[in-house]
Amino acid sequence: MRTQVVIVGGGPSGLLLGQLLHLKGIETVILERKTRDYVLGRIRAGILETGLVDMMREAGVSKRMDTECFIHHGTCISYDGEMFDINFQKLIGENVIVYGQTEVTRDLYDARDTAGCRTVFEVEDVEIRDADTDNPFVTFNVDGSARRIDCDFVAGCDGFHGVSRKTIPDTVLKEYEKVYPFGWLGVLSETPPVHEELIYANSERGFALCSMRNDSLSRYYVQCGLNDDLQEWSDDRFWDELKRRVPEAIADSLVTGPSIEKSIAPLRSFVCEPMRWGRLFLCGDAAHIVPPTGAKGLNTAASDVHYLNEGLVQYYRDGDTHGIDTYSEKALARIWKAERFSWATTNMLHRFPDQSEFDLKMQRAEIESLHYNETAQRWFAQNYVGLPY
Ligand code: FAS
Ligand code: PHB
Repeated sequence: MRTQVVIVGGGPSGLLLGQLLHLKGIETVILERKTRDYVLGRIRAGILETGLVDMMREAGVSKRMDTECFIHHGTCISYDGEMFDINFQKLIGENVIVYGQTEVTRDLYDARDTAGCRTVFEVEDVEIRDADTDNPFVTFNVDGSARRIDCDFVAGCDGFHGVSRKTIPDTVLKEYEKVYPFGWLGVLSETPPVHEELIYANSERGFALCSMRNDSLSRYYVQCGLNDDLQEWSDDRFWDELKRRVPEAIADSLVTGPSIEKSIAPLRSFVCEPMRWGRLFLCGDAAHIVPPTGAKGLNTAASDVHYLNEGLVQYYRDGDTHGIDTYSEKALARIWKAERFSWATTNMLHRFPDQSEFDLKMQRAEIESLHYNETAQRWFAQNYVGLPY
């Protein structure tokens, strides 16, 4: 079998790239390790930057998003019982939208079905071969039989635990990593959001986040121990803890209910360089991870897809390799700025086990600067809504 671009991974990165390439007449095959339902069952990001919203429209998959999403003009930060708003619209004339990653993925799968593009689910033992030659190919097993796809390029969109990054030789790849000494315990509940905007809370008991998916579906997080056992977190314990980390007025108006999803995610900052090796290009979580504090994970995957799509379209249209030759450099320039914002907001809002009294004073001074300094707020707003591609 042969195709133009093999995409390893059927998450948002792979699907968005596949859809954009299809619209330019470039053929792809997506290889996905799990079932479609499993992929759609993952509860992850909730905030879309303008850049990703524009790409969803460019990909022709924005109809449901434009109907169902929330437009958020700002976000709230609370500390020591106080709460203030950072108004993106007033500060920089921009917004973000709230639309779950699950819905983004669903819309992209539906579009791929309509386009009749090939996706192979439940693949095993994917191997990317000869990526450093002009004739790469991918081997894998499915339904008990061995398969091979020859191609022009491979897009590694298979997430942090995928095979693509591991295909790049250690002599070529450099990795940067910071693992945080805590995780996020997330709950999805069929309850109305507690506030019209998100609330990022710094409290002496740790970080909390009040988010949402729609008028009757809320998403909440509390910072938890790295080794916490999910079984030890009953719904009641979660709600009690959340109420103790947000301002009293918010706690009093919180509508609780049974969790329909509950999971603990570890937090890390991670980047690998380069994001290209021969005819293999890494995209999204396959190349970088951020702590979700800055809502950058899905959104940096989107900017990677933007650059890679541009480069591949240029190659197939004009035979010009400038776009693919500069992909890694361009993608990394934006990724590192998102990594910094995610690292900085994580340090500002979480409690660290080894924090000294001085560290706590620094943390409070940073939050107060953000509370009262318009320049600091503008810088936060520019990073949160997304730096230009
Ligand atoms: P993904 O990991 O989403 O997709 C990769 C796909 O490749 C998966 O479907 C996987 O099954 C498949 N795959 C893996 N190995 C394979 C192989 N060998 N062969 C074939 N297929 C393979 N971001 C935010 O902005 N906000 C959040 O709140 C947030 N919460 C998160 C919670 C968790 C638990 C995790 C893990 C991530 C979270 N993220 C969040 C980040 C997340 O949204 C990612 O940035 C986003 O899923 C990136 O999309 P992809 O790059 O497509 O990677
Ligand atoms: C979410 O709604 O899941 C969400 C929102 C903002 C974040 C992280 C997660 O920073």
